[in-house]
Amino acid sequence: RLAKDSCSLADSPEKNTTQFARDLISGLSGQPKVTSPKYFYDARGSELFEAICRTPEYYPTRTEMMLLRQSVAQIVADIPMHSVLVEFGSGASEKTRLILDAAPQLSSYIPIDVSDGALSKATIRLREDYPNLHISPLVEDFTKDIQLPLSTTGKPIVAFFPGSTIGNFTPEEACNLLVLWRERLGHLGHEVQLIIGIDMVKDEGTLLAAYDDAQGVTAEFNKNLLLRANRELAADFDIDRFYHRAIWNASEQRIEMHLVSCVDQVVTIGGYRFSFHKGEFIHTENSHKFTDGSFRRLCEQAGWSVSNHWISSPISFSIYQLRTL
Ligand code: AVJ
Repeated sequence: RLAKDSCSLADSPEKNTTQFARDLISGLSGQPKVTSPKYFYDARGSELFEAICRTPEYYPTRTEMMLLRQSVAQIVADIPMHSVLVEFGSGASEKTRLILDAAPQLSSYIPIDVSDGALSKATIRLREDYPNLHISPLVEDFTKDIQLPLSTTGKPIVAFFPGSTIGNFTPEEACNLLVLWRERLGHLGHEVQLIIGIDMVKDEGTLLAAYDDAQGVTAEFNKNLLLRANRELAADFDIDRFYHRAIWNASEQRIEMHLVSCVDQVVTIGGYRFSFHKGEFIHTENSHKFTDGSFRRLCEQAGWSVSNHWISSPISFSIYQLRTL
């Protein structure tokens, strides 16, 4: 589906709502109850995510920005003429600007995001600031089998996946996604590279604070999922009866976010009833952290080779530049 400012053909908003309803109902029917983090990002959720990025505790965004600033000259040196930049989960496209400013050899940019609002806003601003760049936004779930526009045929592809968003996926899902992109972007003999941001395993205190900031912005972001269900699906979540929790799961090397029920209660969503006992939780997000070794193993499994790598300090965040093997 194309963004609002282009003409919209395929998926309708109704279809997305139905998908949300279906996924939510099936996720809450299982044990433990789970939801997909992609549903955080309605217009309000995208705003809250940007507010998280401005909290003092949430180090990934500013750390990655700093690392990108320091390494961008080296990164773009490997980008061929007339390349197409494809970004997965582009949001406000703020990090992208660092690359666009340093790489005039890019001829087009395809930002892909599930949030129509965030994408339209970003596209309008980018078109003003980069009048020579051809921008074709796609409102899509980037885990889907995405078709790039015909105009990209034969051009080198630079995929950009910053923010450690890959951490939302289990190692198996992450591997499948990297394989999908290698196959899809590389079809017809395109030259493909992937620039990807990865958050690293670090001390538990720093990790936990980043996912449970003192101002409560992350808690609000987490609870917005329930408010979204109330708004879009006429669910009756009482958000004061759930609290936000972040834990470090050491054996899986991931932060988990939960919404914990404060009391025994029943919630209804479109005629379905879900009972929660006190202390029962919805597992709303995983944010996997990596070591250099664990990330390189993932790349190798998925058929990508590391051509370059940068890491920040003292707070460790990494950018990897990958090529198909
Ligand atoms: C957008 C998936 C990278 O996992 O750090 C931020 C989302 N969740 N705070 C992350 C998020 C809670 C974020 N990603």
